[in-house]
Amino acid sequence: MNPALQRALDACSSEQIHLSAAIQPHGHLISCQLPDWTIRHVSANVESLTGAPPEAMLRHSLREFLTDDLIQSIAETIGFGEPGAPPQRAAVANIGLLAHLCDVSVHVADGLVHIEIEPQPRSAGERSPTVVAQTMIARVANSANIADFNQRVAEQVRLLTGYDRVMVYRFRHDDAGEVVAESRDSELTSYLGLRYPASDIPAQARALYLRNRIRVIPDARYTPVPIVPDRDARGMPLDLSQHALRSVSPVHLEYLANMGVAASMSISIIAGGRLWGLIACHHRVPRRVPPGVRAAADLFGLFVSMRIASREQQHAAAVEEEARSVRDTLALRLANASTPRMALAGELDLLVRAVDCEGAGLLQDGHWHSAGRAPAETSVPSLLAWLRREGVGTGGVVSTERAETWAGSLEAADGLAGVLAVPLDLGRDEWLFFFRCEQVEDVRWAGSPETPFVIDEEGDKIGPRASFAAWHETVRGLSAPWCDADFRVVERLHLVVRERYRRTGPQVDASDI
Ligand code: BLA
Repeated sequence: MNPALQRALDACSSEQIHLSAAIQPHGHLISCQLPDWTIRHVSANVESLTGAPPEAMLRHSLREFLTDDLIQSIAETIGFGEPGAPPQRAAVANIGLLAHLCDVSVHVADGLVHIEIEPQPRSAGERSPTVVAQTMIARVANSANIADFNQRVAEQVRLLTGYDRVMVYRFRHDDAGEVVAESRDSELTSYLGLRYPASDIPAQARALYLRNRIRVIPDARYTPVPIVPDRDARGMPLDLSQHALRSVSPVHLEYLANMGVAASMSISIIAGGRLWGLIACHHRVPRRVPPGVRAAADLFGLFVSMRIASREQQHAAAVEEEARSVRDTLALRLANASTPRMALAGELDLLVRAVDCEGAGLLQDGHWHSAGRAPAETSVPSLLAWLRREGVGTGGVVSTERAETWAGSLEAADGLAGVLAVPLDLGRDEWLFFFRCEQVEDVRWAGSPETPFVIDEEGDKIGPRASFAAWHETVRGLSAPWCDADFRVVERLHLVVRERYRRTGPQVDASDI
């Protein structure tokens, strides 16, 4: 990548989005210290809530501004939460000067109790978030497959929230992402199937969204409200990681404006400790979503996460089961062979079953054996040259997804692309190979991936791209990437084979591994 782009990307992912020192204007923040509820920080707009300007509140007790009942509910709510956990709804109450009811959410972080108060957009008729989430779960629970599930998820969230467009956005192995399901107003053009570069949602944002499950921007053209004072006693801005009202990155607000989006919400989908994706919602005009609806969306998001995680676990368990059965069979057959080393060539078909691949090859005593889709013997010198370039010698598995890496050209790879090479005897150049076919991919990017953002002339201010027009790219010469599960399967097979491959030495049982 060119150095200016790389610098811009680094700048993008180093913005400290949790230290924005401001909130969005649709609510108010009061941060207090226990045991006396001494007010340490407020948002600059607090006067419209309590009638007192920030200076008149700071260092005073919260008891002077909120009723005892409300403080009691806040105290009880903190009792349920762990420090650093997301805000919980404490109460719905009339507060101070405001004529309408307010939603009060509370969490504890960095030794302070953070109270976020949002005047409710609607006052009556709200259904319990748990009941709403239950209904939504019932409507997606019996989906036929993952595509159907994702589609129903998008539809249910749109029904709940009324956004113009709701998408299920899935991250790929390279942190780019794709819209895998969408429910939208019929006037909008579809984003289904579009791919977005990793830099659209930089690493620190992805890390934050693992901890903070739901984010709402009711009006993307808002003016941030500063927090007073902007630093704490240690001279640090407040950590707003879990604040529902956190003022978000200005680059992202520009991005939304460029997309024609005036309001948004996103919910994290987390599977196996990894940010699997987001449920992303857009609206063309500003839109408030009441905290009760957000609570239902959050619960539903937790269900979606758990369902996706359990599907992934089931898949991993099935792969592991197949691999284990192949290992057991292989161990038995090699143990019964008069020369296990020589018997391996006859077991390549079995090995192909254990690994997610299209073919296997074995280079042994200078001879090439293969099963399934594998290159011809004439490719062996270029395979070995690739392994030398990789600097083998540690005895570990070597892999690539890219045909040109080992074959020199697409033509020479003859429809194959991915290779995973397992050293059997480095001294004698003996290797076991697994091959994957090329997957020709027709990628539709939302805007050109070569200019994922714009940089000003000095190269120090970076902004989102202005055009999201679909940009086609045909990706050639790549297989599906080898993932951690593939490496685990192959490394365990390697252990079984390696022990029997040695001419002498102890034998291990597959069941020991
Ligand atoms: C955040 N970018 C985001 C978020 C989304 C996207 C969903 C999370 C916002 C939230 O949860 O509120 C991007 N939105 C998308 C994508 C789709 C969508 C891909 O609807 C697809 C349909 N963004 C840039 C560039 C930078 C950048 C160049 O384009 C960096 C210079 C930054 N994006 C950026 C930052 C955030 C972000 C910093 C975090 C915003 C925050 O939470 O403060």
